[in-house]
Amino acid sequence: MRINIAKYQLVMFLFSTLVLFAHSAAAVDEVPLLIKNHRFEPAEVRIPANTKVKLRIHNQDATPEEFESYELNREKVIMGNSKATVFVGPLKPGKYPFFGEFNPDTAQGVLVVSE
Ligand SMILES: [Cu+2]
Repeated sequence: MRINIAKYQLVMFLFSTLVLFAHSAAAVDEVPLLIKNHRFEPAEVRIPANTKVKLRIHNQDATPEEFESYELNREKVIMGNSKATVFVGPLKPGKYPFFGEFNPDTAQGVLVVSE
């Protein structure tokens, strides 16, 4: 009986370690961003400073778009009706403009980073 309790405790310990590990691996903030009618929604994305963030960009238009930002040093083509991921940060407070290179007249946005 004693052995069984020890086994049980060991299993529970391993399980909780696994849960903790899984949780820390998924700890990157995910921020949704839509492309719709060749515009970003929202056009202003707010994120905390000094934090790595996963921008989950969903292009709801039928045509491809390219997420581009000189300030963020990012460039990513997102096919029509598709999703793509762009990691940004950790960043200092400030404003980091981005745009859709295929529709720059309308697809304009800014990442606002604050403490
Ligand atoms: Cu480009």
